[in-house]
Amino acid sequence: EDGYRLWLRYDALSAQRAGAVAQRAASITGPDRPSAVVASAISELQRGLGGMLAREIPAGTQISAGTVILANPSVQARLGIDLPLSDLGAEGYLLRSMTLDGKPVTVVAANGDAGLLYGAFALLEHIQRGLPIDEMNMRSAPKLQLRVLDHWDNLDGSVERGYAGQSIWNWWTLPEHVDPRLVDYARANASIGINGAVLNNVNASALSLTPRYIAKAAAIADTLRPWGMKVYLSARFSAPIELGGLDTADPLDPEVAAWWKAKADEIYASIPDFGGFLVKANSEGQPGPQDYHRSHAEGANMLAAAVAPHGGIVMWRAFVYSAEDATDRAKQAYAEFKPLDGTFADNVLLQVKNGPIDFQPREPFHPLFGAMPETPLMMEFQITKEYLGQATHLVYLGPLWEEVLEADTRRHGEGATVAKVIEGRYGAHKLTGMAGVANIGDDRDWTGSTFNQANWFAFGRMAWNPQSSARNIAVEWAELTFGPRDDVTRTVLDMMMTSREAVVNYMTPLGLAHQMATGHHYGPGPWVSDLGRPEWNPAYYNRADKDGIGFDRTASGSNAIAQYAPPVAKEFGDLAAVPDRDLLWFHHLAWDYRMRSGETLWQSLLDHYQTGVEQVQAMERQWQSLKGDIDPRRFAKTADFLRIQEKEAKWWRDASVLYWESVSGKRAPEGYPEPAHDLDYYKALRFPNAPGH
Ligand code: BDP
Repeated sequence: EDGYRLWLRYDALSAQRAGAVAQRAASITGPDRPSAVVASAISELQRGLGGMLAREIPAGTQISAGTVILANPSVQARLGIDLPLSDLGAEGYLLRSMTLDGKPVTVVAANGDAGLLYGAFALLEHIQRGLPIDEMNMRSAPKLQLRVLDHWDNLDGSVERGYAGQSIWNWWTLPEHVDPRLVDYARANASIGINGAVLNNVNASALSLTPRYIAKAAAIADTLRPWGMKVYLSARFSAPIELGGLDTADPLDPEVAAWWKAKADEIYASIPDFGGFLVKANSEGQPGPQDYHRSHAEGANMLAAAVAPHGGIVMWRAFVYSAEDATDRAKQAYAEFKPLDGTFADNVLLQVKNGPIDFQPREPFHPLFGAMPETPLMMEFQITKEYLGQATHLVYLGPLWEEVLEADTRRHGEGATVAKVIEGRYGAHKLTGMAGVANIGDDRDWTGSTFNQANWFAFGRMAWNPQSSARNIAVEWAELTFGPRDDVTRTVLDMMMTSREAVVNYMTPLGLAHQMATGHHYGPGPWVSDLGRPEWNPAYYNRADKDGIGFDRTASGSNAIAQYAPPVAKEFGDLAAVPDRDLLWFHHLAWDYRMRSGETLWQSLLDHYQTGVEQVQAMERQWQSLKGDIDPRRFAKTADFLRIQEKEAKWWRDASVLYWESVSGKRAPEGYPEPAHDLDYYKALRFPNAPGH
């Protein structure tokens, strides 16, 4: 067991359970002429049931006791069954145990082929988890249309912010050779409802739009299509200059628009169901419409017009911060995009990161959610743990995402959560979606660690239903990944559900953010203040000096709180109401400020760092208690990584506390863990070969 199989393990069941399952699921039938997607459903059922029942699973036209029937509307008509599918859309499914002509069967019913595929996976999951199979009656349909992984993969095989090896796209040998691994990638995505992949980094190279690379992308598209997935490309805005020989990329220039239109036509000629473009423009040095004094909407709409005739879309990122205005980076995306509400073409979505800064261990929700009712906002989460301990730290991201999705924007009355905003409940627009920056590489276990697989899994689940429970997802994942054993699941669940708070505690407690060291974002660097732009520096975010710590975003400071709906702004701005977890995000406070608990802020900070370390130590003990219950290879790797995490949690605590002591003149009380080194030691650490940057 090396982790390659992810949550699709299909190990043989006990004889008793296999006997029971075989009564309901031992052969397969479906539409007369199965499409490629239905053929995938059948092959996955054969693989999964075959593994679990340890026998060949026939697929044909016969219905006998124990047949799984993949029933689209015409199969249903043929068999005279009439299950209610009207609210399932094209991708939803229904699982039902039935008796047909006296034979017990299992029906997977859907309107469309993708629904049959997702239903087949749901059935396999159900069986793997040891759940009763005799009286199945489940239905599920995705709440978001675009459920997309963003790969920050470069054409040279490296992955920006990737901590699981090199890119899985074998660009060099494509299109002639498609790595069989890509089929397993597609299967894994289909199993959790992911239906799209952006193949290349948002910091895009124009090369990906050349004929040579379009052919490679087409080969990938051909491989993913039978699993219900579309491909998308990140588009470099200046490509008309770099590839087309034009002297401008001005979106209002007719030649530029014509170049993109021809480029889109060329792509669609090779990839008829090409999804569209993702664009990072005028952000961190990327070219964009503002280079020509045009707005983001003018840029997005020009590209949207190029793909619209083919049914394509544009995902335009809101991750911008301008060189001129560095007063508060947290305000910039809202300032830039809010005025553009209602000006985007119908086939554009604005892709907004979960928080106003950048994928931190904790941020309040992005103020754009709920503030642009005329524009479809697509959530962007980061699955790869750039700022959360990268490959090694065990951090389950479900609770982070859930916290954001549950946040009440208060924009359309009470209960207008971020989840409902991205579900499109408050606007007339039609597109909905969620993107996750992938954590996938060519490591044997795909994501660099077993527990990182849980984040890929959870992303799929949250994209399917943004109101899912992080805890339930963790249970599902743990049962599939380690086998359905209550004792193991309980322990693993406990570890997962504390892990996110642990990382916040030892890295950036009480609303601190962006304290990671330069460039690689690996390890603490709260002292760093010499980088080219103010908002690249941790010191810019912590604002720590002898009087206090924290970023004043109230009316007396940057007034970023004014970007939220009034009741939310009031809560964040009021010291009596703001949650402790966001305290220093919104307020600059004296070290001796009294917390609601009665402790001083200083003492509370110290406690949080130490609690984080203790939480990691507890996870280590919990994991050790599973020795013998988990296969040796996955057990050992996780145990090793937890040791790294413990060491690094202490490093975070010690370096941070020493630095705060040096600016505040305060001292940690007697009995607080002694740092292993002095501050200069931590400041001098360098990691020139850290992965992923
Ligand atoms: C930051 C990453 C950088 C990305 C950027 C983005 O450090 O590598 O290019 O986000 O989202 O977090 O564009």
